[in-house]
Formats: sequence, structure tokens, C-alpha cells
Amino acid sequence: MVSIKDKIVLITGASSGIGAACAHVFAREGAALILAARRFERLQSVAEKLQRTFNSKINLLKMDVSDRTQVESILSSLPAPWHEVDILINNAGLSRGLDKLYEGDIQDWEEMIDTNIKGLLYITRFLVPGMVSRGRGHIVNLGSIAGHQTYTGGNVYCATKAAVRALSEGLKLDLLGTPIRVSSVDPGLVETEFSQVRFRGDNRRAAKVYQGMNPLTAEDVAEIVLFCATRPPHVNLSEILVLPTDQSSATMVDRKN
Ligand code: 8X3
Repeated sequence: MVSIKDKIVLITGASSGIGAACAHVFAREGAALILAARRFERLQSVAEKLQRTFNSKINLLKMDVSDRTQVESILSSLPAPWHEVDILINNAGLSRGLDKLYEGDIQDWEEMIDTNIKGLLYITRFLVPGMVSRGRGHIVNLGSIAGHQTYTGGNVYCATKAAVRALSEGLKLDLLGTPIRVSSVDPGLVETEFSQVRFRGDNRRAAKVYQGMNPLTAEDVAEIVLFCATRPPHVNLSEILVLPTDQSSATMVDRKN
């Protein structure tokens, strides 16, 4: 395992779920964190806990990745040395609804496309040139099994994750000849607020997604992100599809009740 102590790690969507779990494991390994999210109070409570436990250096950004002007102005005002991001974890993302495409809510589509694709692009476009000029860096994108297999009602969400997959591949191609690494970590069912967000707070419907099966936890995924980031410099884990043992495809899930 290569040390990431004092490396600067920027995590989007860090106020909860996989983002907050990544913050925890990277703080545990001694990284300096830039945590970004829209929900600033939740971000503060994540940061306070990490500072208490690991005495971490943390910079918080109240940022909506889908707002290009905001992304550019906030990232350009990062003080030295914080702007020298070593590891970018593009985690911010969401799903909205499971409607048939021809009945879908266009506002839901905009939100998913703006966050999952355009948000990832804005941050990446801003930070990767610095990585190239410094000759070091790693981008880890959070994809999904939904980018590999489309499921009923998944239409636009699946399309955004297929786009993330294509963007990870495209970025790796474009960075060939540099030492910058690109990884895509693509989980199946992970029990986070993901389904509550998808179903807009319908907790019963959200709970059914994980009913009778043993889903991944945010921590399971965060440890895999850390594993990608701590390989020797010549090792690029390009794509990792990670499923719960109780899941074998986007739609095949073994439920005990
Ligand atoms: C989250 C996994 O299967 O609910 O991206 O789309 S799934």
C-alpha cells in the first residue's frame, strides 16, 4: 500500500453516503481533505468528527457541482497549497424516479444530467490541468452497475452512469503519456440515502430496494476507492464493478423475504 499521508484529496458529495465514507477512510490514512457538498451543516458535522478522531486537515466547500460558475469561482479561490489536488473523487451524483422514459419528469432528467455528467465534467476540467502540469494526480469516478446494464425505469439515470463510464475511459485515453491515473468504481446496491433521494423521501419504497438482501455499505465502497488510490504509481485500476454477494446483475437480486 502506497501512503497517501498529506496528499490533498477532493471529494464531492462528501456530506453523506459514499462521499462521507471516503472522507473517513482517507482521513484515517492521513490525507488532507477538501470536502464539497451542497449541505454545509452536514459537511461540517462530517468534518468535525474527522478532526476529532484523526486530527485531519480539512477544507470545506459549500458547492453545487452542477453550477458551473460556482464550481469555477470556488475552486479558483482555493488558497495554496489546497489548489494542488492530488486525488479527485468525483462522487456527487443522484437518481430521481423510476418513471418510464416516455412519462418521465424532464426536471428530474435535468437534475441527473447536470449533476452526474456536467458536474463531474466541470470539476474534472478545472482540476486535471494542474495535475498534468505537476506530473501527479488520480481521478476516481463513482460510476454504477447502471452504467453497464440498463434496467426498467432506469433510462436517464443509467444513461448518466454510462456517460460516466465513457468519460472515465475517454479521460484515461487523453491522459496517456502522463502519470495521471483514472479509475472508475462502479457499485451495485449500496444502502445509503440514494433510494430516499430517488423516491423523494418515500422511505418505505426506498427500504424495499434493500429488503431481504445484504447490500453493500458506503464503507465497503470507500475502502475500494482507497485501494485504487494506494496502488503503486504504475498500477491503474481502470474499472471495478462491485456487487453485493446477493446481487448478480442490475436486476438479479436474491431476497430472503
Ligand atoms: C446505484 C445502483 O442499481 O440502484 O447506482 O442503479 S442501482
